[in-house]
Amino acid sequence: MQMYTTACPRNCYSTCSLKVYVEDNRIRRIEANPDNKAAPKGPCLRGLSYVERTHSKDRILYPMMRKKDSLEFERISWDRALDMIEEKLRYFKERFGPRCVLFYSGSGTKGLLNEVGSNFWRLYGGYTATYGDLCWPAGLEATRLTLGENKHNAPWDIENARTIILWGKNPAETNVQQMRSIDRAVEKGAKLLVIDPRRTLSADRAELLIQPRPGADGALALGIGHFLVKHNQTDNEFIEKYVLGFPEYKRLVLDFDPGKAAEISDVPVPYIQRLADEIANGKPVCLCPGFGMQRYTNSGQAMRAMLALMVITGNIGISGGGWWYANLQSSIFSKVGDPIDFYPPEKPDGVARISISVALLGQDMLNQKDPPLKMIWVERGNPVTQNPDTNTVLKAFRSLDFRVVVEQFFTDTAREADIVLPAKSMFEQSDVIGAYWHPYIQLKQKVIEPPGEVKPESEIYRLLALRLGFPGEAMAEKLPGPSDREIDAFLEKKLEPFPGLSLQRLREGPILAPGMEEIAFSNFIFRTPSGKIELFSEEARERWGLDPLPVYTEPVESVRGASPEAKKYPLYFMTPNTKNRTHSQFNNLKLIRQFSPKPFVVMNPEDAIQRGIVNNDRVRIFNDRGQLEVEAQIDFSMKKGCVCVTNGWWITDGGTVNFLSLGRETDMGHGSAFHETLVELIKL
Ligand SMILES: Nc1nc2c(c(=O)[nH]1)N[C@H]1C(S)=C(S)[C@@H](COP(=O)(O)OP(=O)(O)OC[C@H]3O[C@@H](n4cnc5c(=O)[nH]c(N)nc54)[C@H](O)[C@@H]3O)O[C@H]1N2
Ligand SMILES: Nc1nc2c(c(=O)[nH]1)N[C@H]1C(S)=C(S)[C@@H](COP(=O)(O)OP(=O)(O)OC[C@H]3O[C@@H](n4cnc5c(=O)[nH]c(N)nc54)[C@H](O)[C@@H]3O)O[C@H]1N2
Ligand SMILES: [Mo]
Repeated sequence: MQMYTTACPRNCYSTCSLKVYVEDNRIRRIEANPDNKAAPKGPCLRGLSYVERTHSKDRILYPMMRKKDSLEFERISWDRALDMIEEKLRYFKERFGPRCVLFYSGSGTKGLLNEVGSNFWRLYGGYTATYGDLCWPAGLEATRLTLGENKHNAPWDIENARTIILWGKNPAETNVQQMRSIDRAVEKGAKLLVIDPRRTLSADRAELLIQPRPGADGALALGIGHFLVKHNQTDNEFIEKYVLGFPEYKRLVLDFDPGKAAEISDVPVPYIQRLADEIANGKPVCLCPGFGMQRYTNSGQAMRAMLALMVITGNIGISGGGWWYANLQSSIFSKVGDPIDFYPPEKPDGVARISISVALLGQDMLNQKDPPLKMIWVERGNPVTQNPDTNTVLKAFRSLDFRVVVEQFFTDTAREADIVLPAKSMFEQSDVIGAYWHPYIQLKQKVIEPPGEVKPESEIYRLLALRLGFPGEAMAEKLPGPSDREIDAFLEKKLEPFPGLSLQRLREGPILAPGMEEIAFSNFIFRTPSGKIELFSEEARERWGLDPLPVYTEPVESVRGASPEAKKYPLYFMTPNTKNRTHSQFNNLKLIRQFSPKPFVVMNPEDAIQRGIVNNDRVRIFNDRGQLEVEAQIDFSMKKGCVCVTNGWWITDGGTVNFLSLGRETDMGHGSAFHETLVELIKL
């Protein structure tokens, strides 16, 4: 057996390094690669399941075409598939202009070669593109406005913390590698505090679990700020030197009565006081906010209010402390991950019309005029289950003339296609990847030849470009040729500006990103307009029309809010990520099915009794947008008034959670406010 080092390119904090063993063009075994100091014990069950996933009999290995007026697909040749796509592309461009084509890509795999997609569509003469993101932009923007950049200390530095706060983050499921270093910190005496409406697996070793009402973290943070300021538990020397807007912030929190904070957040005053004391007396404090909690219409401001707590106590730029949101120190190749990428184009770039918000995908697709959309090309994404408001997304898909989906499996999105093209797996083309938690650059190596007639996207685009007669010169630069040598040359060119990086070196294992800071902001340089940490941000007003201070506003869809849903639907519908899937991926595998065979809803006993529901009853969860029917699991871990189905179930498993969510943008960054979803639940 031959052993190779490679790395997992899924959208996941841990981005593990792997050793894979290959024999007869098959993945035989997968092991951890301890050279990655952040993830030395990887991989998780998902990583181990690649042995099955890569060679699964359910993988799509050939181009497939939907049979006329049928839900079934038949195998066709590459020539036939490309002929049909070429014909449509020529016709649509001539008849309606190139912008009637929407290019949609999700977060299925990381890598520098992903740019080939938009390169192709630019050379096509234009296209319609999306802006915003499903995942994390409100938090990225909140951090950028305050600190100037998105970075944090190296993952292993958490062991130096005295206090660790997991605020709406559940690393025991979504960042298992971090849980190991948190465990070590706890063994050394650090306190672990968790703030989450659910008692998650991450709360197992916590000293304190606070269960706020969803969407109310901003009020909780202002309440904590109130006590810190009132009791003079702030680091005044740090504030003097590095902070802009403290006097204004001080007025804001002193006016924010803790009783009001308690009433809004549903966290009693003594606990708010306790959190303030833990922060004041537990320095260095490491605050890890998750991505889940910033998917509300008020959460950019909530994140700013939370980050302010680390700022006023001088927990920035020190070992064992800080604001650990996203560590983009490995984003060295382009501005990928820079929040600027998420802005919509008041300034269109001339080629792409960037007019479709990812959060509003269905609505915006249906509303586009001049030209209306005729075609969609989807790759690396599963928008039918993963974007908000599935019913509208389905309607938008079905209103198009032609749909191409590049996929490994027959997902709910692939089922909507006219042509499905088979997608590569991570082992079938080399690429260079970064991460958003640890600061390593890694090579995801090609270790087997693609099975069946699978072709990587870069090769598919190249074949189409040749048919469409794109200019040779532009192609040479933008669309690499199909051979391994040409792919390597494309990647080497990207590595050129960095003397320490080469494919040769990366083949041996992960490399720390050039210039990476083990302790972020330890030079106290902040790339904000004022050069200081901005608690008062003019940019927040200018760019997003928000208050320059992190004020609290009630989310639009909330039981305390004014929206019509508030009256009809009393339960918060929570849809967090879960350990054995990456969103909608992996759950179709036998290995994973053993652990999670079917969707279920977790609810608090009081909510269950009120509705006459007992364990394992089948229930319907519904609102005006859609419904789901699943089994109930009754459990005190869930805050009263909240029910939870994990994200990522397929429609073919019984239904995606996004039947119930609405397309709505977050207050900043053009994120998706999925979690602002109210429902009712009845026994069937
Ligand atoms: N195994 C696994 N790992 C993953 C992923 C995966 O799908 N599976 N996905 C990756 C990706 S793309 C992402 S974005 C991350 C997400 O991982 P996390 O950052 O951990 O985010 P979520 O799982 O969405 O939510 C985390 C917690 O926030 C809580 N929460 C929800 N609303 C609120 C609120 O209003 N206030 C508070 N305080 N808490 C709230 C939820 O109950 C949940 O436990 O994980 C990455 N890692
Ligand atoms: N209600 C609710 N909705 C959510 C979330 C939530 O917490 N709650 N989480 C949100 C978050 S954090 C995120 S990041 C998004 C994720 O949204 P997506 O990125 O759309 O979700 P995935 O399920 O990961 O789908 C990726 C698809 O890419 C395919 N794929 C993998 N590798 C390749 C490849 O090399 N080429 C091609 N062509 N395809 C490939 C996989 O088979 C998979 O079907 O979902 C969001 N949706
Ligand atoms: Mo995400």
